[in-house]
Amino acid sequence: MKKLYLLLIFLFIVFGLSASGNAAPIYNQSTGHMYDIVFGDWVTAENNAITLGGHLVTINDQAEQDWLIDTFGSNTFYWIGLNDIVSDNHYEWTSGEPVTFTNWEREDDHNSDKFDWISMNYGGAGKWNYFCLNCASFGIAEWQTNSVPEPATLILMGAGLTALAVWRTRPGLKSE
Ligand SMILES: [Ca+2]
Ligand SMILES: [Ca+2]
Repeated sequence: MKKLYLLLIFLFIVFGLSASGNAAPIYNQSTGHMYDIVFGDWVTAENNAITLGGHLVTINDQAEQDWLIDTFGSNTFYWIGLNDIVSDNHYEWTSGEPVTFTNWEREDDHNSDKFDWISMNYGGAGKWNYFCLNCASFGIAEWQTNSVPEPATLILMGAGLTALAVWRTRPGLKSE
């Protein structure tokens, strides 16, 4: 069993490195999510983020916004998951999470009917603005980390299954 898990972890690492991300993914302890840079126009970047198991980043609060600036810098325009593709001026995250925080460069001037795709770092560190589809070539992907169980979880699961098996094979006891 241990060898199998080691193999799975090895395959995950190899696959992860060969996927559409830039370098080693970065873990955010506050959100418990992984992040990495993805390439392309907004649609391509979102598809690359999906390949990594997530979406373009959903910025849920100021703390996550600050972490993104600290981690990825404020000198590059990065696609985020926000868009109003479905309905003009009705902004949604590609992750499906509700819009709980906004960081527009200008509150009165983001209602463009021209562009549906939002990037950050335009007009100030982390600030959001709408861009034409190929006006930026980088995005930030965010995804959940629970696809590979932690070793401690595996040990607990193994112990639990062993205990269950022992209990079920005890003579004279109904298994239900
Ligand atoms: Ca998030
Ligand atoms: Ca629009």
